[in-house]
Amino acid sequence: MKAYKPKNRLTAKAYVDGVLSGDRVILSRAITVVESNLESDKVLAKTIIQEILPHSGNSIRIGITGVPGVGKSTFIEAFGKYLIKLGHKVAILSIDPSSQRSKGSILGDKTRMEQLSGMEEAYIRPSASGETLGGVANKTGESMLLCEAAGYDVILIETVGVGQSETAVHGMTDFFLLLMLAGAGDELQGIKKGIMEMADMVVINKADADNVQKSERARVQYQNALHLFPLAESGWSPVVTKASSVENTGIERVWEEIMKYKELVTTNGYFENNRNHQKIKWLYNNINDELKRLFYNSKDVESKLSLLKEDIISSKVSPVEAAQQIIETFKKSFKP
Ligand SMILES: Nc1nc2c(ncn2[C@@H]2O[C@H](COP(=O)(O)OP(=O)(O)O)[C@@H](O)[C@H]2O)c(=O)[nH]1
Ligand SMILES: [Mg+2]
Repeated sequence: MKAYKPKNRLTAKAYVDGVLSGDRVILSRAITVVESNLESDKVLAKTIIQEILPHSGNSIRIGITGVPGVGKSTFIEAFGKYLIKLGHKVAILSIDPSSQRSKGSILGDKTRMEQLSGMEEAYIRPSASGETLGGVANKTGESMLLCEAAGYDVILIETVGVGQSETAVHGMTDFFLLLMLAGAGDELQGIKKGIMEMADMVVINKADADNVQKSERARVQYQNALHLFPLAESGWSPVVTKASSVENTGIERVWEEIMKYKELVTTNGYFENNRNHQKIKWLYNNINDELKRLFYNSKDVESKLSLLKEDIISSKVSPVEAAQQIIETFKKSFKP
């Protein structure tokens, strides 16, 4: 079978040089290669990532989550513009396994990031498409490395606050920001305790107009609730603040806290430890995903599975014994 090979690909060197020189068009094209599922692109992507790897990592990686409608995109527009004013280069990526390229959460939101998306110092890329969360997270992770190599020193990774993608984003960022609304109960906001526990900072958004007092009450409540959590490994106590993304208030404070955090975790060693830990975790996630894929794609496994399922149901064999047998079948399928 002759593999389809896209004609418009550059050489690996051209991608690497382009990315390292901060060329946004080449950066986009390199991300397209990394996101591609074509066999020929996989080889190219591997070479590009290998070459840019030593130039990655020089950034602060910030995860942003909250339920749809809480104002993430509007917040990113305000926050991104503020950071650019301070002289930063900001890349905005997202993880949303449910999104297809055509209706990626960020793409649909570009109207909310109208000014930011026109700025030279901002780079916005919608979520990669893909079937599994692991696949999408891989692509976003590698896109992040490319953005860093291209000179973006603040990486914002947005995720919709409704599932496992938070854990994926938390696993690839240095600082985790949770946006909340006043007056809506936690259940209503679909935020699980586990996500609250991951947060380094909670921002009560839409603290404007007649929402200001309610937001202040919510801030105090959440601050008290967070005090009950055990101290994080980072040594950082999460803070709760208010902001309005439309009135542009509270935005500076978010950055101030992130800088304080960075100072603390750089000094106490957590910043580097955590990044090292994340790299190793990324490795294991890939091994686990790939093993699973190999296992369930095996024809031998498939037939053994369907055979044994009946025996399990009729109590001829225990599920534990069946699992052993299926794994033996899998191992044998690799013997020459
Ligand atoms: N009053 C007010 N409205 C906001 C604020 N931030 C976002 N919104 C509005 O909330 C809606 C959802 O915002 P969006 O950024 O798309 O939320 P996302 O789904 O979390 O990305 C939009 O209509 C925004 O204009 C804010 O700080 N104050
Ligand atoms: Mg959005």
